[in-house]
Amino acid sequence: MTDTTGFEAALRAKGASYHIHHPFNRMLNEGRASPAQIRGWVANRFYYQINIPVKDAAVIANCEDRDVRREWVRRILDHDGWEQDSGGIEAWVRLGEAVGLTRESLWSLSDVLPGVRFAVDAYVNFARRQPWQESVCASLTELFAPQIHKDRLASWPLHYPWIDTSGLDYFRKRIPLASRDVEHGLRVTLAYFDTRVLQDRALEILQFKLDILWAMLDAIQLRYGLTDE
Ligand code: AHQ
Repeated sequence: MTDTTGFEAALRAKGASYHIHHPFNRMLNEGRASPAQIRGWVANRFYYQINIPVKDAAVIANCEDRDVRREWVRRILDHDGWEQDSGGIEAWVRLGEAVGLTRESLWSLSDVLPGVRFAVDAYVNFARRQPWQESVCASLTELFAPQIHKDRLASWPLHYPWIDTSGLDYFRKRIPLASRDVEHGLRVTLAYFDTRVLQDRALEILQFKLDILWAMLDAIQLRYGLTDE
């Protein structure tokens, strides 16, 4: 049994390569993005958002542990909606409309770039193919997500007054949900990856998912450009 504290610290240290540090994300949150760059980001990230519940359903399909499934199923409902809650995908459509896109153009996926599609599909296929515990570990990039949502909520209304702030509801709702998901994901990951070999594998998995998020922004930056500091 190797040291859990050291393992958790190593997972958290991976935050150094989180896409919060990507030049395109820094441009977005520092107020340097044009409406076209923001629309391109929203339209491409929509493909990621609609695939999260597909990914999570793959995790559940692979998972024989009822207790884990009972918690994990909430993630699907968070995005697809449940009873009165229209869910995160609908909130992202409203973000799209707030930045000047249409519901139809978002769902047409016509703006989704090859590099974004390949990165997102790699994540969904990883969840279909790998043991469910590995997918739980991959979701831990959300360790770093509350900060990126807080950055957007703090900076976008200031820098992009043309975006109706109700369009930012997705980010507002995601902060407590990400924290809830990470509490569960970290608990499962720290318990399952309990040897040095397994912990090295967990760090490799987390880097794979960090690279997925980074590669998405690389493709978006190549297509929509980068407005310098
Ligand atoms: O909105 C995001 C979300 O619902 C999820 C689920 C989670 C996963 O299962 O991999 N990851 C994730 C992320 C969301 N938003 C991203 C952002 O930058 O807005 C961050 C992303 C993540 O950190 O993995």
